Amino acid sequence: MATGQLFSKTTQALFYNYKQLPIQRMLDFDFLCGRETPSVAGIINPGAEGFQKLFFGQEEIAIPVHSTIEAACASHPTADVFINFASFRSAAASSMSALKQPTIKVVAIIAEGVPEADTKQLIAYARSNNKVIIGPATVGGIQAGAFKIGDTAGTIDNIIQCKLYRPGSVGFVSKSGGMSNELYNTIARVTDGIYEGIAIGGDVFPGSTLSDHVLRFNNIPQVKMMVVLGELGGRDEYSLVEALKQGKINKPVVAWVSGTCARLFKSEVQFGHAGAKSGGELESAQAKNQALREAGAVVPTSYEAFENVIKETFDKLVEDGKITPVKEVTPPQIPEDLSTAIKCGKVRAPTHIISTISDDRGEEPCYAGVPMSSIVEQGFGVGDVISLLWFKRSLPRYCSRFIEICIMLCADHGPCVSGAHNTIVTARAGKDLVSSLVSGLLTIGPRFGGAIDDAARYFKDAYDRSLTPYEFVEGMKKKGIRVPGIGHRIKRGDNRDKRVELLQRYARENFPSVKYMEYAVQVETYTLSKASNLVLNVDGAIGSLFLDLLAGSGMFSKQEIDEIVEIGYLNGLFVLARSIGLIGHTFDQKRLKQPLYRHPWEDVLYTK
Ligand code: Q5B
Repeated sequence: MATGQLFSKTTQALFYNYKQLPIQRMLDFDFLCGRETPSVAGIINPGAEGFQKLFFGQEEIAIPVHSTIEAACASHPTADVFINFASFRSAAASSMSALKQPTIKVVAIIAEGVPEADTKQLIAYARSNNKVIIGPATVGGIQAGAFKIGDTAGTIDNIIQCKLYRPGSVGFVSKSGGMSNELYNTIARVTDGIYEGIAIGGDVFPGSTLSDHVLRFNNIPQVKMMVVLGELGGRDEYSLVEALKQGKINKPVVAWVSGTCARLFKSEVQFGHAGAKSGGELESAQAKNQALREAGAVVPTSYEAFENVIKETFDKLVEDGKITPVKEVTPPQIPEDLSTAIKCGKVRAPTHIISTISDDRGEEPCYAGVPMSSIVEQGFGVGDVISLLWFKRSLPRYCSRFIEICIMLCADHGPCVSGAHNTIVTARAGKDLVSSLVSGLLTIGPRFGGAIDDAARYFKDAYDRSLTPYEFVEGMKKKGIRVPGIGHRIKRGDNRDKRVELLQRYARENFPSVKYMEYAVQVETYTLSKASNLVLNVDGAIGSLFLDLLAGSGMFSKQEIDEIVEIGYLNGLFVLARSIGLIGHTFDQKRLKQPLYRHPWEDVLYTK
């Protein structure tokens, strides 16, 4: 591997599998470093395409999302790093696809648990094609002030504390991602900071090794010294020992192999990483520390002394004039996310929506304060749910039962009524359920099904003003308004609407008062004397009876009743009910495989 820099301030990556937080952290790091272009050029989210909105400093940017690695590489030919956040199940296959792309030079594999046989294949392919793998089982790496992989170095606060927003003089490589955070901090305290840091990952077969990166750092002029944190298990550190012995490294190397405590255990110990296993003597931390020391690395006597030897090595380089410590710069401030600031009580923001009928934030959703479990346990019906969501209160059972009867009776009225006809025509035109349903629903209005609210308004006004049916109907006639709730296309005085009779019977038996309905019946008696089709229809029956429900239940103030009538709640009953039938008609047509509807010529009067 060797050669030099993997990253620069213009390096761009493709990010595999959409993960909002690590991508946003990369972009925040970019902003902190004063990068002009975002370090994530594109996201690959298998099966999805489009754009993902993220912040680049204060601005929102749209990062393209591609469904395949090939498409992403073709769209972003200058992006040469592939950051793979696939699970251990698919990491190997996607990493191999990425390695095969001519534009990709570095592949970082984050997943833990990638099968070793797969990793070996990836390594073999990468080596023979001059590509670099970082990981698997890694947090990634960072070039201070230039480019960062995923979650490397943690939060922005930590990155600022570790001065990773600008380059220092130390090349750092470790096996552990977690410990690399610790060392970024240590190195920032006792030197002028990190130039580049890599966590190679804790697997038995890392894609690139400690010595691969140390040799590479040796070729980077800005790196003046190297810090290495190995761990017990495996033999990786010995290739570094060999390189030191062969004089391939001419910059100071400060190293520590952790896991010296393994000897305190009586049996073999497996630490956090797959590769961190106390095997034979040669793989022990003690043996590796000794070998590194003998090969010329600066190795402390304990981890506690690590910081001190890093400091001494750095100070010596400064003293010898080999390092001119970098000038401190103040990084720009990253705007805080609104959600975080609100959580900490730092800012307040006005809400854009106010809602009073339901709440889904708790353990279980509530309708008007009633938890769903109570709704089920107490045997609520759909009428009770409507009471809660429309009227924001539990109505007496006779009221919610009335609502349910309205819904059952208005659910359908055959295929010939306006709504069903439209739905049938739409379904036969091959449209989907929702389109077929809404085309039927859209016919509901002042003539068809949507006269309940107006019926309630006019009957209430007339009754409350003590108008006689004659005065009311003739008054409406003078104004040129048809009495809502009166009249039907097929029902007549001698062929009454059964639904109206059923509603009236229920109300007479259950409501404390049916004064509005009786008034509507008197109006009907008058209109029937004018024409036999001017019956009290289902809209008129529901409109007048709902006035009785509101006034007689004792659950609503006068003001609330006026508001319900004024806003117009009651057409909702017909809309809700008829949706049941319209959905049925849609399924019926689909089931019957009915062809496109065309109205017959002979049923149209063609005239000039
Ligand atoms: N005339 C319903 O009319 C209909 C009059 C009236 C005074 C009236 C009509 C009307 C008010 C709206 C209403 C709900 C359009 C109906 C429903 C659901 C449904 C449907 C289903 C289901 C029917 C003949 C003569 C004319 C008119 C006069 C009519 N209505 N006068 N007040 N209300 N009603 N809608 O039969 O002198 O000859 O000019 O608008 O309540 O939609 O099953 O089909 O469940 O699906 O077409 O039940 O009544 O009568 O227009 O030929 O009029 O009667 O002025 O007088 P028709 P038209 P004139 S329930």
